[in-house]
Amino acid sequence: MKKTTLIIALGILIAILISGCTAKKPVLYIFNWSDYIDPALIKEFEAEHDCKIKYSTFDSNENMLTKIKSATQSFDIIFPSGDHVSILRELDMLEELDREKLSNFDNLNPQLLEKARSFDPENKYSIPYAWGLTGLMYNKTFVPENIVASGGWNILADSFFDNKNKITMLDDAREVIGAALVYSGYSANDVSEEALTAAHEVLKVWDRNITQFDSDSYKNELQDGTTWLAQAYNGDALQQMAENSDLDFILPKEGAAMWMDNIVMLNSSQNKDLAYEFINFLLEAEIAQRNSEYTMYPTPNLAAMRNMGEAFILNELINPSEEYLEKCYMIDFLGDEARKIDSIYEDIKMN
Ligand code: N2P
Repeated sequence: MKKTTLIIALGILIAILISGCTAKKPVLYIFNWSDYIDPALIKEFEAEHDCKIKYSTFDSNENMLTKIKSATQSFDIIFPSGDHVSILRELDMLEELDREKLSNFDNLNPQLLEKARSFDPENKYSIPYAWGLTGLMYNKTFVPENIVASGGWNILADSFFDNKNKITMLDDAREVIGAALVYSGYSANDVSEEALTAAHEVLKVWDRNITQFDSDSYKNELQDGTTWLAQAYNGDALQQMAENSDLDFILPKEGAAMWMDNIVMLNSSQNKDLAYEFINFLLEAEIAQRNSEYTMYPTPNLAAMRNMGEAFILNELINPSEEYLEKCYMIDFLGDEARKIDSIYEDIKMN
């Protein structure tokens, strides 16, 4: 080879190498609840697929919806609760999932897929991700045992808290009204006038000592004493309790709201192949198990649950008895009827 040819060939080779190194990695945009995935899994997926995950979090379905409706940048995968799967579907924002591309779909628990059909009739648009219950979390340093001894939702009305400004509830109309409905002996989905009037009256009393409706900051505030008692998701509470033995959590004796959160792909996704890879990755039994042990929420992945350790399976706050679950109500899609719940929530927040 002539010297000039050799130099040109070398030049081309170097150019190829440089462009190869700097070539943009594919990016997957994910929008999930806070504290709802093991961060190590994100890293693992990025390494396995030579891609970048841009991961953002939300703390309520309402905020998620506002963001994805208004966002200039779109997300590939989001994690809405069941009622919001129906809402997103009605807005025609969801990709119909191709089962052929989800080889790990069969790991899912058929009973939970059946439950999911209440918001996604043919399990076509969503994959169950995690489920849980909402109860009360408190700091034992500030709240004496006798105050929580009743074990019911009405701890929120205990005069012990009067004028202390130490209680928070979730920033979620369905959760807040749902708790008052369940306490009053109704389903969390009951929108009859009788049920909603009863719940409204209960909430007016609880509201005397509620300082804020917030779904995230209670986790830190319960640790430093800014908040003493908070309506909380069970897994989030258990994550905090593992770090701080002053914290405790109860599932109220009257029952609780139950939810299932799901993986969906937006039909505007720019990277559907990678999105499928990510969903399939989360559906792997070993990955789902590690994720569930990290987040402390039970997984609808039956293959993963079968391998879960005893400490997880026997924990009644994660896996309550059938008897307790009978008193719990899955937050259902209510269509326009949900406005009745929203207006009570607004009234409570404003007054
Ligand atoms: C996770 C919140 C649980 C989701 N931090 C409630 N649907």
